Amino acid sequence: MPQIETILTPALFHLHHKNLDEKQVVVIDILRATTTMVVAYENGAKNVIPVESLEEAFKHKAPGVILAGERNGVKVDAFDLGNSPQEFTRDVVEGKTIVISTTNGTKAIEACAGAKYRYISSFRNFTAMVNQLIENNCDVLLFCAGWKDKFNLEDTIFAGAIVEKLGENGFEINDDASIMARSLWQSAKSDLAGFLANASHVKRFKTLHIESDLEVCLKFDSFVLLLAYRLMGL
Ligand code: 3SL
Repeated sequence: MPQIETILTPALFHLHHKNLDEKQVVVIDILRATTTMVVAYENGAKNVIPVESLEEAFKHKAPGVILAGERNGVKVDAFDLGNSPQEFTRDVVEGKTIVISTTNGTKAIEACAGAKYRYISSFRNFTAMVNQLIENNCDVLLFCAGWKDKFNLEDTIFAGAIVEKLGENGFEINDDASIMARSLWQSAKSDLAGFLANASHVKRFKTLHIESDLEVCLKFDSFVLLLAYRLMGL
């Protein structure tokens, strides 16, 4: 039976690097990078290219390419868009290529470039993600992007939602991090926003006056397409 493990922060990623090319990795940055990328696709973006550094993003600058991203939650000055999913409306992104660089999310995506399958996920494409993981039928790593190598609640809760579903479908839960993530999810799921009210990034949202992004990021299954970055596919 395939096994599931949860990486609670990027600082722990090196412990899971072995046999990465046999695993499917789901990168999770609920607030907000992976949610924003999902929203871009929901609204018709042709392609979303996550890159770790701002320098790398600038190299993609070309007519018709949208540069997007943030550092510490604040839009990068010279970029077209920040990292708020609400900026990625259909009239802005439809048919466009978006190159995005964020503080934690895109870094995590690059870190697991050697995976057999590499996915980004969010509450918005939850069921499509779970179905694909079941179909692939190989070991799963749930990679929480966290905040600057620190644990965060929102990514862990989402990992727990996936653990719950995969556990119900015969996947073996192989570590305490996954068990904890599932317990957190089960405590949180009836009132996600309430559970996250004191989370560090939600507090940061208040300071940055971006609280309205929270509802967008916690919306469940608004999008049926899976977003896959396969080994060869970026
Ligand atoms: O760190 C990231 O990748 C971002 O999602 C953080 S923020 O929500 O844009 O501050």
